[in-house]
Order: sequence, then C-alpha cells, then structure tokens
Amino acid sequence: QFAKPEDAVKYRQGSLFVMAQHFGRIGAMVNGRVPYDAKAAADNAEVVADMAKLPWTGFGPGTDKASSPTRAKPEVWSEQIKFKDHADKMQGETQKLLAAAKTNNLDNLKAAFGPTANSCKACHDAFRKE
Ligand code: ASC
Repeated sequence: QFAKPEDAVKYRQGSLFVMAQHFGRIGAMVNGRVPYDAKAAADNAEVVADMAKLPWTGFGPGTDKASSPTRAKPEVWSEQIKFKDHADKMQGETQKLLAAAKTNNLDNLKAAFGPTANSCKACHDAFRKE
C-alpha cells in the first residue's frame, strides 16, 4: 500500500489529524463552545467514523523503522494484539458516536462523546510517547 515507510507514517498521522479536527468540532458543541447543529454534528461524526478505519495499515510491518518523527511507542509492534484491541474499541465507539449524532439529540451526542474520547485517550496512554 505504501511506497515507503515514511508514507505510512504520513498516512496514519494524516488520518488521525483529520479525525481529531472533526472530533474537536463535535466536542465544541458538546461543551457548549459552539451552538449545537445536528446536521453538522452528524457530518462531523461521519468523517470521524470513516477516519477511524484508516490509520491502522499505517502501523504495518517495517513502519516502525521509518525515519519520520513519530510518537508511536515500540509497543505498537511488540504488543500487536493489545494495540488492535484499542483500535477496535475506538472504531466501535466512533460508530456509536455516529449513531448518536444521527438521532439529532444533543443529550445522546453528549453521552457518546465521553466514551469515544476515552477510547482515544486509552490508546494514547498505552501506545503514544508523552
Ligand atoms: C481529541 C483529540 C484526542 C482526543 C483525546 C481525548 O479531540 O485530538 O486525541 O480527543 O484528547 O482524551
């Protein structure tokens, strides 16, 4: 899929970056920093759920040897089952977030937001430096 390991790093960082931008827009509504807009929330949740599927191939064999800056810990490659558990959990939460967003109900969105954020954080705590 990738011509060189550095492309894989760019790909996984790019997809996670886009996901974070759109998740942040939902967070702004959940936290009352911007007005709730059901359509915008659902559109953002679609992007989050789509992006959530992408980063993982970018952590493939050999990509730990890329010369690009990365905060991925060696455990991503040495504890692959645990890493996949976190990745699967996060994808599941983003699907729940999308379903909640599509109900057009802010309380449902709020209820799904925390568990999704926690699934991001759990993986970062275990597999990301700093
Ligand atoms: C975000 C973002 C993350 C997660 C995490 C949740 O918006 O960029 O990495 O939420 O901070 O705790």
